[in-house]
Amino acid sequence: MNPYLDIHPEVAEALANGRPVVALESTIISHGMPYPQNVQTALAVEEVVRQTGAVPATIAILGGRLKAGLTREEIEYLGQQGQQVTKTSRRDLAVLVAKGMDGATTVATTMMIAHMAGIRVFATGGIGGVHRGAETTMDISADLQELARTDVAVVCAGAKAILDLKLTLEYLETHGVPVLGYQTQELPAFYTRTSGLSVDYRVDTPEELAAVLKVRKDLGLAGGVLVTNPIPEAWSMDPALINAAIDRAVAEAEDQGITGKAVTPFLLARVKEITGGDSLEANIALVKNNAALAARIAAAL
Ligand code: PSU
Ligand code: MN
Repeated sequence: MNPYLDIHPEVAEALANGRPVVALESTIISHGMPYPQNVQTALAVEEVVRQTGAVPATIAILGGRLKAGLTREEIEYLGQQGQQVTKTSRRDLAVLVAKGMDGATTVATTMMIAHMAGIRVFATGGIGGVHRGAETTMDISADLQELARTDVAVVCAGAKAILDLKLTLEYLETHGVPVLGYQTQELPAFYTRTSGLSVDYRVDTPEELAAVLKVRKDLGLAGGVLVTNPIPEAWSMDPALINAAIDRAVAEAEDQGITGKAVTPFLLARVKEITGGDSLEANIALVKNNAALAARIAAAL
């Protein structure tokens, strides 16, 4: 038993009975979207997981407890707190627990806690990656190292072009993380279905993905798998428009000397402001789409 971990009873029961469970992150709630859309989205995404026949486990740290599965009230609390909650990556986790603090979990820490709880599939929007200019800033998200070491499948809509997508793929290759395109050979770029870059393999069904995860588990391979699921056609944005907004946000971050863990939340917020409501709508649609696919993969396992 892990003395630091609280598994929500519904999640514990599903895991004990071999029923599908999907992990969901909480930094997307606190730092990824504004209130109240963040809370509405988090609850709607849980509902999508349920409707697809799996149990959702939104992950966070509350009062120093690692939580796998939150109540409605806890999700509401994180959403209201917003950026006041500590954005928690691998380096922060033990400190927050020891201090009895609250923490919103990134992709990295959501993977860690999901793994501790025995959850094998996790859905989010976009992952962190290698930032543009990383050859001088060395800004590479801890999400990528976590994918290299922790055995959880992460379903995302690719990565935002706030990152250097080409370097992100290189990094994942070096660290042995397979990037699997769901029904596509092209790496999706979050708001758009295209990036001009190729994923490692195309997979067409949840069963195919489950088969890959089974072999990795049977062989005891360390590390996760990245499943990239393109944004639904109806929601995909004009690449010229979104890329102009991203270029502007990246330039502003540099001018203002934004560094460290503040970079990603700054860029996410600026892109949203520059594009108006459209990018938020697209964001919500793609997270739901990923949650449904993750639930189907969990069921296929
Ligand atoms: N990218 C997005 N939306 C997000 C994030 C990234 O499109 O909400 C969040 C995730 O929680 C991710 C984190 O794990 O930002 C990465 O932060 P950093 O780049 O500081 O590692
Ligand atoms: Mn960073």
